Amino acid sequence: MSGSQHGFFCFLCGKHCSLIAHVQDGRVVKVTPDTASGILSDICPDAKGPVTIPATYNHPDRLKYPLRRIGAKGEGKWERISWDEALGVIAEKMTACKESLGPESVAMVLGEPKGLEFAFGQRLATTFGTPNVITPGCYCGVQTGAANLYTFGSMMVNADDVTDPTGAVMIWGNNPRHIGGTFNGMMPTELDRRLARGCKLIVVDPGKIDYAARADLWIKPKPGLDGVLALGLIKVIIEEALYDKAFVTRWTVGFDRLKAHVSTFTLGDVARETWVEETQIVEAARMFALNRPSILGSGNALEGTVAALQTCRAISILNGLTGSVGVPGGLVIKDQNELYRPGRFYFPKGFPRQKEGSIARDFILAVGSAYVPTQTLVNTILSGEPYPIKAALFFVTNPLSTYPDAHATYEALMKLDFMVVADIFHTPTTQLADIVLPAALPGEHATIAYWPAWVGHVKCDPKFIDPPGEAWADMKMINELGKRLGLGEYFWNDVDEVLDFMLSPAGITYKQFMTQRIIYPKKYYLKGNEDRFFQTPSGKMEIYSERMEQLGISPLPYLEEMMRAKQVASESEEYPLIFTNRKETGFMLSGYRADPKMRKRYPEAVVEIHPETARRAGLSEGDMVNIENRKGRITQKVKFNHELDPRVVMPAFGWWYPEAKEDLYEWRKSNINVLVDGSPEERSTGAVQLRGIPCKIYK
Ligand SMILES: Nc1nc2c(c(=O)[nH]1)N[C@H]1C(S)=C(S)[C@@H](COP(=O)(O)OP(=O)(O)OC[C@H]3O[C@@H](n4cnc5c(=O)[nH]c(N)nc54)[C@H](O)[C@@H]3O)O[C@H]1N2
Ligand SMILES: Nc1nc2c(c(=O)[nH]1)N[C@H]1C(S)=C(S)[C@@H](COP(=O)(O)OP(=O)(O)OC[C@H]3O[C@@H](n4cnc5c(=O)[nH]c(N)nc54)[C@H](O)[C@@H]3O)O[C@H]1N2
Ligand code: SF4
Ligand SMILES: [Mo]
Repeated sequence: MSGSQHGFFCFLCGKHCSLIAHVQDGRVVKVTPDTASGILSDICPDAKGPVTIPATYNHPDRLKYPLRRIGAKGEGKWERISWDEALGVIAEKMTACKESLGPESVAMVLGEPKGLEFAFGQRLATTFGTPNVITPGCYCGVQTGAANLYTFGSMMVNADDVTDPTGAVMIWGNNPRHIGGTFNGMMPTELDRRLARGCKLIVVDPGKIDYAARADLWIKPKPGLDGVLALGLIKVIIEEALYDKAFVTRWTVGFDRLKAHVSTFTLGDVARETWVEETQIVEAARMFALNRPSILGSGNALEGTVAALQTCRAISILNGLTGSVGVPGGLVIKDQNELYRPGRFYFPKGFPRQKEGSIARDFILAVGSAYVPTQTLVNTILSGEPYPIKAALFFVTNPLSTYPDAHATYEALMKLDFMVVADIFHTPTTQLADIVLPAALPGEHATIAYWPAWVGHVKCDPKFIDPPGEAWADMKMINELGKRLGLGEYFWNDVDEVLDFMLSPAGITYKQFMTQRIIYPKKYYLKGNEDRFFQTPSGKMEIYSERMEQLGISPLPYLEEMMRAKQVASESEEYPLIFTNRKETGFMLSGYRADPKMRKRYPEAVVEIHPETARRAGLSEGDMVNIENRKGRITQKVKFNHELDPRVVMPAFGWWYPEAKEDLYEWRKSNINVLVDGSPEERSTGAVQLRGIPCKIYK
């Protein structure tokens, strides 16, 4: 038998562990961690890369051919068609929409990217003329990114120094070992190295992640009100004068206004709203501020509330007050200029961002980041306001399982006149499509991975096997569609030509990149870069942001802003419990539920409940429980967790059942987004309340 080995990067979560694919006779027989190259391979305890990737490459249910729906939406009846026919139908429908209603009546809907599919999706939308590109940015990444941008002028990430000391680490609403959002590039290996040197650890999480067990302090806040807690810590740091005075004097603007604001409330107010005792708030503030440099890694839990932007602003300010920005062992800037700028790829010369025409024009930071919040798409399809959206193309996304207000999403997808979905498997969303396109995974085609962009790594994912059947890379689908739409001058003869093009700033070819495998970013400290470190108008860290004020956004993270979350997230007599969620440790979002090994480990949706809360509801472990609020009702299986606050329940996210073919994969049975509202929204980014939602439970 002929065998070969190929280095590549895990495409399941943002940590992108370095892996080796073992190929025999054209099949991947095994995937193992890469222990030899020295590139980080921080495999999660579930070993999703080694387990799920070979299972997915070889899965019999992979989509293999373009399909056209022949039954009713959701009926599951399909006929195989050729790529030529599929592209012809799609181009014809898009052109018809453009001619009758304008290009903006076609939406481009994108999920978390793995390689260049996001870039291609944006480029096609731009050149076709629609500003309506929908992404999960409204509750993923944008709030952290924008807070960093307005506070520091650019994204600040973990310095990951091997030798420099970090005195304290705070992990806040982030699960670095199992999940790996890598929002500030904090990898478990780097954390563990610091902890081994005696660095203090604070965890702020309603659930006991592995790091909570090792923490010097574990805080279990009320879900959804982290912004209030962050202001409480800031208050202690300012009023006990624990901040870095030299840094604050030389490098910040607006400190006095923040000081004045935090004097308007008491620590008792903070404790009451967040369920965190005053003594813990004080202890956390002291531990974080007195063990400098200290770094705070906040995760996705803070981005899904109606106060998300200001919560993330408070987190950025907290980081900065300790002077741990731009120093070894703290947070630094990582700049990657060896990849063609993605923004320029999205908007080729002569195509500026069309903010005014976007259905998201009221969300000023959303249009600034060129995305439409997911629920804005749903509302627009349903209402026809401000104008109709009739057709949509979906790449790498499963909205029926992941968008808030799942019933509204269902209605909207049912109402679309024309719907194209590209995926690797059938999902609840593909079942509502008119055309389904089979996608090839990294490894089945050559690509470049650069996401999450702020970590600055550019990685090579070469092709080492053929895709199943006639599956194509998303970027190829979009490239060929672009040509069909008469936009050939913005696309490539052969899509693989784009790989050399993207690497042109690095001065290497894709072939050379295959040996090099990774391009690391350049790291900047404050020292030596004083004149350009903070790319803000003042050239300093902006505690008070006039730029935000000019945009009509609160220039300081005021307590009143944080309390907007409370209006949505308050328990009541009818709904006395608060639910929140984390991502599933065994799966990526709603995907990969068809991997048999992982499904054996995690066969169904499980809700964690405190035993006392369960007892009061007459529930035993293993029972099926109804979780209900005014939006709807779902069912999950009870698991006791005595570490949870008895007022909090933690249902599983992203569940549908690929084996339940008859009933649209039981898309609503366990889907927590049935219980999530699509409004109100954070005013500038469109974030909705995903964490901290009232509910009740019963048998
Ligand atoms: N295995 C796996 N990995 C993934 C993903 C996946 O689905 N599965 N998804 C990827 C994506 S798209 C993202 S955005 C990242 C997200 O990665 P993370 O940033 O780690 O986000 P979550 O897992 O959503 O939540 C992190 C932690 O927040 C806690 N939490 C929940 N609600 C609250 C709250 O109100 N306050 C506080 N302080 N904590 C809270 C949860 O208990 C959890 O431990 O992970 C990526 N990686
Ligand atoms: N209640 C609640 N809702 C949430 C969250 C939450 O924590 N709670 N998290 C939010 C977050 S952070 C995010 S990022 C969103 C994510 O929401 P989505 O963007 O919908 O993400 P996924 O569920 O991963 O859907 C990705 C789909 O792409 C398919 N896929 C995988 N690889 C490829 C490929 O190479 N090509 C193509 N075409 N398809 C592929 C997978 O099979 C899967 O069906 O969900 C959000 N929704
Ligand atoms: S899913 Fe696991 S193996 Fe894959 S990148 Fe994430 S942590 Fe690494
Ligand atoms: Mo996300």
